[in-house]
Amino acid sequence: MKTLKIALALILVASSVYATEHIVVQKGKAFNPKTLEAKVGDTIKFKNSDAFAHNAYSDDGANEFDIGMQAPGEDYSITLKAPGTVAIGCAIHPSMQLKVTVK
Ligand SMILES: [Cu+2]
Repeated sequence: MKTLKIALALILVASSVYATEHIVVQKGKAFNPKTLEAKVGDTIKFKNSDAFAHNAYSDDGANEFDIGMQAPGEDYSITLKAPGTVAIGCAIHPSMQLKVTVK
């Protein structure tokens, strides 16, 4: 059991070393960038650079999330949990779309 805990701890350390933080800016009612390539364990930090709220979310399986109301100037990070294509939208502005390919 102790060996397992040490192994898990090492995996966590290793994944945090190799994980990448991707920055996505929400400005002018658009995600920037609009497409992103990432890997499992990476994080996406959503920034709200508009003067109004956004609500980024995804319904895509293991990667689903819902930030909720994100006020201007706020940052919010999510972690990508599984490989696949993640379609991300904004619940307030349907025209906002971001496609993330997770490998
Ligand atoms: Cu929005």
